[in-house]
This record gives sequence, structure tokens and C-alpha cells, in this order.
Amino acid sequence: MKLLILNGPNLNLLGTREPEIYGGVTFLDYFEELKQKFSNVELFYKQSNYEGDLVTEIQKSQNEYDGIVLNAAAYTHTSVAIGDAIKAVTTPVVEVHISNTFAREAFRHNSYISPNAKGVILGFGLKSYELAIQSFL
Ligand code: CA2
Repeated sequence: MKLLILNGPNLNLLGTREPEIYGGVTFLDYFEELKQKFSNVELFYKQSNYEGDLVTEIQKSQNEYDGIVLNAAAYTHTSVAIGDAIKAVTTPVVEVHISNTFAREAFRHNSYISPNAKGVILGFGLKSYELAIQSFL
């Protein structure tokens, strides 16, 4: 099982700012924990602040990964292009969010990812990623 964790804009700041919402651990540290916990899974991690990069990664995932764990961050709520890219590939995508977006501002309640995703996991902090990986096993 080969899975890509794909993070969108500003998630490179995890662990450095707004710890009350997003926690105090950097994603790279958390990724090391994930690799240890899921030693039977080939895990890859990419992050980009650019919408087109995320579209390209989703396109390239076909025949490369068995699935994508995607946190498109703010693009979740704005990006028709990312939603279309997910629809265009057969790679299953599980959408994750660290925070419970439905408990936040109304503009975070819409997702262009969800209608095209295999499933959605949100609100469990970084554990959302772990639950998403488990959903593929
Ligand atoms: O809860 C999530 O995982 C989000 O995808 C995070 C996005 C937000 O726009 C979505 O509505 C929900 C924001 C990511 C920003 O990450 C930061 C991390 C540390 C410091 C500042 C921003």
C-alpha cells in the first residue's frame, strides 16, 4: 500500500503559529510518527502553497499511489480545479482537516473536495491523518 499525504497552503506553518487551532507539532515531526506507526505502509508527503502544484500532484497520482490523504487547506473552500482533478483520476482521495470546519466560519462549511472524495475526516487534530490512513487498510 502506497499512500500520498498531500497538504495545501500554509500547512508548512504547523507547529509554529496558531497552536490553539492547529496544535504545536510540525508536520514533518508528525510524519515521522506516522511512518513508525504505519511501518507496513509506504507513506509519502508533499506540501505546496500553490493550487496548480496540488492539481498536478493529483493528476500524477494515477498508477503511482493507492490513495491520497488530502488536506487542501483553504483551497478546499475555493478550488473548482482541485475538485475537477480528483474527479478526473481513479486514485481514491480521503479529505482530511485538522479542525472541525463546521464549527468555524460559514465560508469553511463548503468543500469542493468532499463531493469527489471517498470520505471525509475532520476535527480530530493531527489524528485526522491517522484515521484517514487507517481507512485505506
Ligand atoms: O483544519 C484544517 O485542516 C484546514 O484545512 C486548515 C486550513 C483552513 O483554511 C481550512 O479551513 C481548515 C488552514 C491551514 C493553515 O495552517 C496554519 C497552520 C499554522 C499556522 C497558521 C496556519
